[in-house]
Amino acid sequence: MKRLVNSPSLVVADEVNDAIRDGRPVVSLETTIVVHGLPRPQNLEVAAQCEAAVRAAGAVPATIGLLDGRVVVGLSVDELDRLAQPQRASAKLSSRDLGLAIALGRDGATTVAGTIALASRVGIEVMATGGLGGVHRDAARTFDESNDLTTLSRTPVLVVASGVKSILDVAATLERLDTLGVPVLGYRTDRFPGFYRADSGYALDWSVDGPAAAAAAFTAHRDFAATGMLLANPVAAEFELDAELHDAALASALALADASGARGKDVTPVLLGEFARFSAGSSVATNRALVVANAALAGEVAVALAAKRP
Ligand code: PSU
Ligand code: MN
Repeated sequence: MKRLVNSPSLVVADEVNDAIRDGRPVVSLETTIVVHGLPRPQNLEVAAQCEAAVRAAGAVPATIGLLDGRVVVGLSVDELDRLAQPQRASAKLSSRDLGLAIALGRDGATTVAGTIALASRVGIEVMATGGLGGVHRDAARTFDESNDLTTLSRTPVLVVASGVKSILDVAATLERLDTLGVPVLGYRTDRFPGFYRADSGYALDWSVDGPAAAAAAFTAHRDFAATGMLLANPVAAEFELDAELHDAALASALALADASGARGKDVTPVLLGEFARFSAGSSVATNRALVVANAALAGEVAVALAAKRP
């Protein structure tokens, strides 16, 4: 597929476009975490911190979203502010929603799935987020499994995340990643991270100890497979949510999600919102620390990938 640059349905910011064209490092960032995952006003602060972390690593940030039915790769501060205005009621866009939101002229924030689908279309190979979506705890009954998994299985992008959210069925998610052929690489750990906690309780088969090794692993993976890859970066110990508080908040969030009758794409925002309320903002501080750290690491890996390019 030819790389998309500019068209009536898509615009790539000049800085991002120049970097991609010249083979310089670029990191894509999602907007669902900003619009539906974190409370105001921290959400816009976190977005700015993520961009700054990518830049500090020597890469160009490309925050992705849809405004008035046009994909913007490299949203400006003003554009992101507009997208996050509550009165705009921006949609949550997974990969299947992109064409429809374009055709219908909608505003929308992209999930991991929506973001990597667009990133790979414009030639960006690295993405950072907080936690990848996965298999929900009641999936055997509801069939609720994030499209992040299937999209990652057919999109050759490296996603840096702190594992999957503890609101999910972690074991089932790891099994699905195996089935789908998506490798999971621990960053300086042999434990699968648990988002708010550094260790989900599950072991990993593979780990690396630096950005260059992570870049080498992704490069070698792509020689043999068309799937993406998950680089699992645990939250730093000083930002972990207290274990007891975590378990109590989780129980409350799961109960509320059940009682509220939330379905489909509303489930994850309801769970994250209750975590924030129950923990009086502690979960937001943890989420913030981990996503900014993931953006920084993604920048370092993107730099290492660019250095390997001929
Ligand atoms: N990471 C966070 N907060 C979030 C998300 C990730 O720290 O809100 C978002 C991502 O956009 C991810 C989405 O793709 O949650 C998963 O939603 P769902 O379970 O509906 O697929
Ligand atoms: Mn879902």
